[in-house]
Amino acid sequence: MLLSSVLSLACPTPNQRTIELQDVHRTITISPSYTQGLLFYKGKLFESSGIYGRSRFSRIDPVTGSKRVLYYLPRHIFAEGLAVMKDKFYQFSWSEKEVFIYDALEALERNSVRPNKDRYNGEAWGLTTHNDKLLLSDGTTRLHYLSAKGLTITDSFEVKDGDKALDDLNELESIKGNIWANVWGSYFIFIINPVDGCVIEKLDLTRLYEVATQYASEDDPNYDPWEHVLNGIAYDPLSGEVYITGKNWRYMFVLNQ
Ligand SMILES: [Ca+2]
Repeated sequence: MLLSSVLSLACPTPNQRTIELQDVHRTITISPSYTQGLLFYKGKLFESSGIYGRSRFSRIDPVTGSKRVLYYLPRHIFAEGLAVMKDKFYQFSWSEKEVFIYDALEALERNSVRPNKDRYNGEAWGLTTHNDKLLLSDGTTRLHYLSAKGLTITDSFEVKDGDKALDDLNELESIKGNIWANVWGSYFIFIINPVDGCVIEKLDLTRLYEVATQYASEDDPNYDPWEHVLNGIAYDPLSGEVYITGKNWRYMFVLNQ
């Protein structure tokens, strides 16, 4: 019994794949922002971007890359993950415990929106919707399902890359039954089976990072690599396309799945 419990904790070594520029079938030029959450909804992209005093909720045209800020969050808010559930957008904040909720159809059609507010009693990083539930990362090795009412944790699971727990899970996206995750400071996307928490595949996106951030010089005394990390995944279920970007990246890349 004990042996089987121990064995069940280890996951098989995941496959690894390098994404090259030829795997990108479209590149979209965007005005850089501190991307914290990205998703696709009814033909448009929506973005949560962070930093105190600069946090925003924006709509992006996936054809032209033009970005429209729909709401400027209060200066004391550091915005984090974004998800859509039952025609409402949920935008969480890092440690301020405030959650901003927008009507999704208004966000599609109008050029500015006003949120309702709720609370989440914990730290928040990335967010997605999986099986009609909000799924949250908080910078640990675990992902948490939240109740729609009250935004409390109803279930959690640990994510494992082979035999080790995977820390610093960040922006998320539910794609065809699996969870795609950015990990803070890593240029891999980790594809996770949410049933057992095992990483089943790792995508190396280093080449895309190099192209998207080549305007930022490492010789610049103000250059901070942590401000340019991979952190944006959005899936369009109609086209099967996956949109990839990062903090302060100049481009968004579209991959076929
Ligand atoms: Ca996402």
